[in-house]
Amino acid sequence: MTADPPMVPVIDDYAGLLLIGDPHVMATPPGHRLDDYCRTIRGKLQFCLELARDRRALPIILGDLFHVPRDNPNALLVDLMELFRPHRPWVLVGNHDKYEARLTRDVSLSVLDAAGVIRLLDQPGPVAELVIADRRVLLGAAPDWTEIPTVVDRNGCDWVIWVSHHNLSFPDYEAGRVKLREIPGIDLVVNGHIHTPKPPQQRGRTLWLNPGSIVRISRSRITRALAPVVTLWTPVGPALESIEVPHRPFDEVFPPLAEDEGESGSAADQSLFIKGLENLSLRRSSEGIGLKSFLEDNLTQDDAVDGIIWDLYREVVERGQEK
Ligand SMILES: [Mn+2]
Repeated sequence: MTADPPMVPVIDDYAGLLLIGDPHVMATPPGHRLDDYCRTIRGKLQFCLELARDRRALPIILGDLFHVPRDNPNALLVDLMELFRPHRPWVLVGNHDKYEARLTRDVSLSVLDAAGVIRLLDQPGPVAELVIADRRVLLGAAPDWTEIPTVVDRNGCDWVIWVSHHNLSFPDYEAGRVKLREIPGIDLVVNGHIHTPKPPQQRGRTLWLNPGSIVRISRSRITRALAPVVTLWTPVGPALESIEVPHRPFDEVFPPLAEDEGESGSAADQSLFIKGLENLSLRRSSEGIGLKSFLEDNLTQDDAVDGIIWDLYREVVERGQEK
């Protein structure tokens, strides 16, 4: 028995693609966020989906729709179903969407898929041939931990675009593992996963794009300087347009970032340690990340008392998360 090649459905009447980086939806604030994060991120997604509708663009989420793969409250899933249903975004599978490195029936993304409110991009390879502004566009996907192809048959398409969720070797990105290179047959690769936007890189006829996440999660000088964007691609021109996603000032969603933050203080100065703990209680993060970085800056690991504090930290924070 010979298997037929997978059918690639043809979808027409779009004017472009709206590429939306790593939303990391979560009921409680991740990282150092201090705001009503769940409301914030739903608002950002709503902005993106309405923008896509207004510009007649197909919305594509570039992976990590969720911050944690399972056990998201039902109310949050119902909110997302209502938000997504009129738009039906296409959603690439990211590393945060999977539990123990697998996309199973019990992850939240599978619930949205079963509800029919998203189109799940969970397999590597060509996904669909679209007609965008009268051009034929082949869209392909490379979900987390799958291969980006080395060559693609264009099948007569005017444009070939791949979405990925990989550690790509953009300049100044130390965790990069996948070399940027020309991929014969691919015009544009748009990557999620790397939350900091990177300048586009041209390699031969392949353009590599990393627009970054629509939400700021880590608290750093780099994040402080960022304005989250989404990217609208249209084949006319062709054009790539960065559109800023509404966001509040860094200092309203993160605890203050001190100029000397991260530098070790005097180990002997116990009163500063206590003072720091008091400050921490004022800017508590639900994941304990603020506490962890505070302890890392102030404890040495080889002191007996420090060991007890770390044991307590693990008992309180890590057992609660069970990651
Ligand atoms: Mn991510």
